[in-house]
Amino acid sequence: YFVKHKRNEIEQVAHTLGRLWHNRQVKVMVVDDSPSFRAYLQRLLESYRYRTLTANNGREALKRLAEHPETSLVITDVNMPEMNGLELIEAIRQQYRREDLAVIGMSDASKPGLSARLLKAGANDFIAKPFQAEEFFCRVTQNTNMMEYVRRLREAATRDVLTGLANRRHALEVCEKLYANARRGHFQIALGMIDVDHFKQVNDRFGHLVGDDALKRIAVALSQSLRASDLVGRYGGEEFICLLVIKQDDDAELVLERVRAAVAQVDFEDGGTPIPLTVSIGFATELETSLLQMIGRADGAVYRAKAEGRNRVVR
Ligand code: GH3
Ligand code: MG
Ligand code: MG
Ligand code: MG
Repeated sequence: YFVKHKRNEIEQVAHTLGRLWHNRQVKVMVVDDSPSFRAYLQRLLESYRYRTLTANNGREALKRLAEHPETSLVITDVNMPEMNGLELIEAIRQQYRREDLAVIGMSDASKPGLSARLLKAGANDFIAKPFQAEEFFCRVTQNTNMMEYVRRLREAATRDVLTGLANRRHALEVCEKLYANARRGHFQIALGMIDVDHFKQVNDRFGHLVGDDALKRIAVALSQSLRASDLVGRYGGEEFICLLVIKQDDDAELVLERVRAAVAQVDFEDGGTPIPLTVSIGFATELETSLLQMIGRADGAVYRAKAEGRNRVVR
């Protein structure tokens, strides 16, 4: 019994420490026109290791939010000069979704109906004044935990676990958007398909774990040799897709040639045996009739690159 009891206690402490550690990353804004109440909430939040910032009305809150886009929770009073809490919440919802920026409205226990108006305006939650510190923490923690949960789900839904690049679904979604913009003439794009050369041999000779490491190293080389505004994702096993926004047609080949060279320069080995890694890249700049057609065109070019000897870029 004692051992079990102690273990629970230790786990609880570890859990609390973990939560407090997590809180250090979370920024909370307190919006209230009363300086003393603002300071009180700020102290409460800081005792739970939240990072805080404050504003004394809705207008100032919007300004401070723009300066601190990493803010994840706003706790707002209702009655304030210049812009009240309800107006602030409505303005926030024009710009930020509930899962990106949570809002807790502080209603007044003596004003029935106010909490419903806060929720209708777009608040995630409300708390009636006066409240106890414990209830305040429960509301804050529930909301910040929910946001962390959504962030993890979103991460899991969009990233490839092995390489950390965009997964196939997310890559295709982003490509569709960029493709649509290119169609409207906003800019020109190039679509590249990247296939690792003789990858089966790497697995066969060194094993799958080494093969996995090779894919990770290639992914790093790909993302480092492309700009942040370009998309790169893992399309399938040892195939990657990239979509470049380009100024003129000639740029595509230059950029992809740089990508090819970056992979060829990766220093990869297993137990002292060097393992050369290269990729064949096929690309297309014509928009065709759909994104999938454009991908098909780039895929065709990959086959030609393979046939011509691999480790090259082909249109
Ligand atoms: P080519 O130059 O013609 O592309 O030859 P290749 O050997 O790369 O092509 P092939 O399509 O025959 O083989 C691809 C290999 O990639 C087979 C598969 O086992 C391996 N592969 C696919 N996904 C993964 C992965 O996630 N990890 C590892 N280690 N290997 C993978
Ligand atoms: Mg007030
Ligand atoms: Mg392949
Ligand atoms: Mg291959």
